[in-house]
Amino acid sequence: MLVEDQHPLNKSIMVSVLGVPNVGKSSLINYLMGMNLTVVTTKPQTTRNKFHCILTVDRTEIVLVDTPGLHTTNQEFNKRLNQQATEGIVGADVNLFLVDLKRNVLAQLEECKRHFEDDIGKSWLVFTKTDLIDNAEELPLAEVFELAKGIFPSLERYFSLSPKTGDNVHLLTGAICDEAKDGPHLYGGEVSNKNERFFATEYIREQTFELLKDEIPYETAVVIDEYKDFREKETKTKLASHISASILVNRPSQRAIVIGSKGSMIKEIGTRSRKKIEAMVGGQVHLNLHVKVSPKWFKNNFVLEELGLPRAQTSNRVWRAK
Ligand SMILES: Nc1nc2c(ncn2[C@@H]2O[C@H](COP(=O)(O)OP(=O)(O)O)[C@@H](O)[C@H]2O)c(=O)[nH]1
Ligand SMILES: [Mg+2]
Repeated sequence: MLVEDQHPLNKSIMVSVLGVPNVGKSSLINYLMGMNLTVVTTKPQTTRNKFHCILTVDRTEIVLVDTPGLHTTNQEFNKRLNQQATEGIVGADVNLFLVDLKRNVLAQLEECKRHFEDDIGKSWLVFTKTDLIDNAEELPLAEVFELAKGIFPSLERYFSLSPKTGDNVHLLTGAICDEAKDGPHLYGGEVSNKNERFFATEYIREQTFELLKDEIPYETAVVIDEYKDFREKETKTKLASHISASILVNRPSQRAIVIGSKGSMIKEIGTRSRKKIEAMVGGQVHLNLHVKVSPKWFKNNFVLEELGLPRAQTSNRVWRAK
């Protein structure tokens, strides 16, 4: 939509969603979006790329930036995840720092603090998972908030809510809308700046996190080999898309586990992720999955680039001219 064609009272705001792993960043975004767009699992560090999710409330466009959890690490792969997270504040009008009430709140903020310069701009503190606390309203949150300001002086206010049940989320939405400035919408009704191809890999990866144990999901990545979209084309079949994707694993023994006995595991991963992809594209999907051994893919610059994780400022590895 052309800027001059937009309603003169349009407003917009960009909000980054930050925090250590597993505090409910992706859950909050899904709750606000009213759909399971970004992947949520019980395991920490499921989100690997930052991306925009777009929600429109009346005339206000809210761009939410989902980010990987911030954590201390020396590994190249994790450094790139942290870079994705810290870049989430670039251009954001408000940064939300989510902290899980079931864990040490100040320790979580200290962990976040390591990754940012002092002046990070307007920031709000969001206490999450209130549903897991009896009498959450009796917690001395105002006092904790004062201590939190000692860590991030730019914190302006706080909220306490449950991304899972939605309790009090409306207070946050209201505050975000109040903060929005007059200006054109950037995305005309789109739900994300990432395409369906990206979400297809996310939904396959989500099932590896759901179904596989121990270190395996963390040592797994998904790349698309072929993505054909038939929806705009005249075809005789009802098929909406044909997708071939590879699940990369680190070691041959993991390949056997991902395939499962007589292919049962890969079949289950395929069936479950296909259903989610079908719901997204609104039609039948043909999904072909392969499992490939790619030793140490998480140290391989080419694979990391393919996964949308460019070099971080702190990267140990550099591209060398031949
Ligand atoms: N009980 C409860 N669980 C939550 C809440 N928010 C998130 N979770 C769970 O915490 C886990 C991590 O959530 P996720 O959104 O993936 O966290 P992220 O790593 O910060 O993006 C998942 O199992 C969620 O279902 C909440 O408000 N209440
Ligand atoms: Mg997440």
